[in-house]
Amino acid sequence: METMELPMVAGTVTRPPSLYRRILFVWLPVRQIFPVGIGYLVNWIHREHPEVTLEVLDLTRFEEPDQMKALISRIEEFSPDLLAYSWRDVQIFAPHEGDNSLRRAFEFYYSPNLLTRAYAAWDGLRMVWKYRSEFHKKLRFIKEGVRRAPKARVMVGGGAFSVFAEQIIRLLPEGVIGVVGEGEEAMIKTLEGRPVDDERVITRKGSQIVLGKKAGAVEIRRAPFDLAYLESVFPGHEIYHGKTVGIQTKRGCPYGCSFCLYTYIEGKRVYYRDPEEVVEEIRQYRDRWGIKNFWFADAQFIPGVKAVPEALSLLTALRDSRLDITWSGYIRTSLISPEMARLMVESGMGDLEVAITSGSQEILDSLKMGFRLEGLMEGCRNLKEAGYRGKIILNYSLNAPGETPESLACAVESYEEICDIFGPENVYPMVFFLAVQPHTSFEKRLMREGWLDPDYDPISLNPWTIRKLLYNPGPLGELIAKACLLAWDIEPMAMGRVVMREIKRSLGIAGVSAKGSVVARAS
Ligand code: B12
Ligand code: SF4
Repeated sequence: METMELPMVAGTVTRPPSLYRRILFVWLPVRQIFPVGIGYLVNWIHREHPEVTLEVLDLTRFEEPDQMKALISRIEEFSPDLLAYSWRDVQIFAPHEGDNSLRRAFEFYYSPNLLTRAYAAWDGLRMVWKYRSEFHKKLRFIKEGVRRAPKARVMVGGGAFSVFAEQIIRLLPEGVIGVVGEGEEAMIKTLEGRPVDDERVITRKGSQIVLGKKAGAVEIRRAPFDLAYLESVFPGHEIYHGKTVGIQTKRGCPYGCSFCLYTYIEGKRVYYRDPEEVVEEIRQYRDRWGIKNFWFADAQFIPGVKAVPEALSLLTALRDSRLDITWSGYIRTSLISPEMARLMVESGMGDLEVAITSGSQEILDSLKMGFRLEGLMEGCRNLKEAGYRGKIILNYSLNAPGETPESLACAVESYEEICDIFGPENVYPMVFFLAVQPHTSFEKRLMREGWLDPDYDPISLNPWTIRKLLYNPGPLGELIAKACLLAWDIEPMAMGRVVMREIKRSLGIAGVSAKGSVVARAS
């Protein structure tokens, strides 16, 4: 896949004039986060069609009761002929601080205490209601746009839309154009009235849904980014000053981890931006908005061996720029050589988020993760030797198919091995489960195995479907869930550590061999 040649779409070619003159981008309200995609789209359209007037309406900056009013009044005043909605998050289960959904689900399914279960059922219903109303609220913003600007073209894209496009487009009026994945070229073609059947455009005609297949790819190497221009069309951008901002350094990931849908969103082929362009973008944010912390919003910062030279060049450019920033991202430590580690530290890597997933190589292989645990550990040691002093956030997805008490013990052991490298105070295990996501081979496998109904609805809020989508089956499921319940009670902000301790205790592990097999178990 990585070497396949695809037609490129270059910038600055002679373009037919735009059929649309006034584009209003609407950032649908989510937990506050800078709209990275809108920033790139606005700059891209401005480069290709400077004659078009653009504006960004960020609904997150209004109190909830005022959001609809803000949308209506902006549509009336700005009179867009193209309304472009960006929908980032749907997430039915969002276990983060301030959101107890996973905890309530576990209490409801596994707590031995009837009162706790009853409370979890009540609170769970409240949350389901909240998620449901959040979802429908976003649909209402789009429908209201269609109603208030009947002559305007309406488009919708973004991360959440990309994942649930087939479900969402059915709930929107006919004529709305959805875009799955990157949106630059689909928008330019729409502006120019060119056919979009070689883009991942999704539309509905009656009950029929048509989804196009992308033929080319957006050439992002020298994608334009002018923050001063973005500011000029983005009222209220000040709310993001001094916060963390996402920067995309590349698109795509060649790996095929079975539970991951990033390759569905971004594609398997990797496209890079020039290091100088990325550094320049960071410089603009730092100088104009006082931003010091950045998240490289790539599916994977080092997507394979072929990505290593690009990653090294970017880190070198960042280090040499002396911008004094910190950065973070999703990173495979198995590809961190001593040189890469040194550059990471010198260029300001902040906390590191590593998807270790499991402590068992067999499970990693069955999930098609494409890395060796020894490599991951080696990368960690290289970082430590290079002087890395930040946090290590270790993402585990416990109870994957094939999990046994022995492999669970290996997870604990891998955590302890990383603690030995960095010091336990720096290591934060995060315990997740394999949430079933649409468009993944894990989803297909569970359908084949009869775990999931082939007609299941991925946005369903039915408790039985939710239970299936949080993949945590069998007796080990109960053991892990109980460890989680205890951990939430004892140490909600660092629950992963308690989970590891509890799993170890429940398995009765007195000691674990160097290779990870359990050497002493009480039962
Ligand atoms: C990096 C990332 C993060 C980082 C963000 C860092 C930062 N400060 O920006 C972190 C780790 C913090 C994060 C957190 C979360 N994330 Co996240 N994240 C991503 C990731 C990998 C990339 C997002 C990104 O910025 N991409 C780069 C930009 C340029 O792309 P983009 O914004 O999508 O825009 C492009 C297209 O979507 C399109 N487009 C966008 N808008 C529009 C509009 C129109 C009209 C058109 C035509 C096109 C279009 O064109 C743009 C340019 O090509 C995606 C997965 C992925 N590979 O896309 C998940 C993803 C967006 N995240 C997701 C979720 C759920 C979350 C969380 C809610 C998780 C949680 N439970 O806490 C949180 C909370 C986010 C918040 N609101 O605070 C989901 C959203 C879908 C869903 N399932 O609901 C995704 C898709 C992953 C997934 N598993 O499904 N995330
Ligand atoms: S490496 Fe990361 S982004 Fe790539 S397929 Fe695996 S989980 Fe997804």
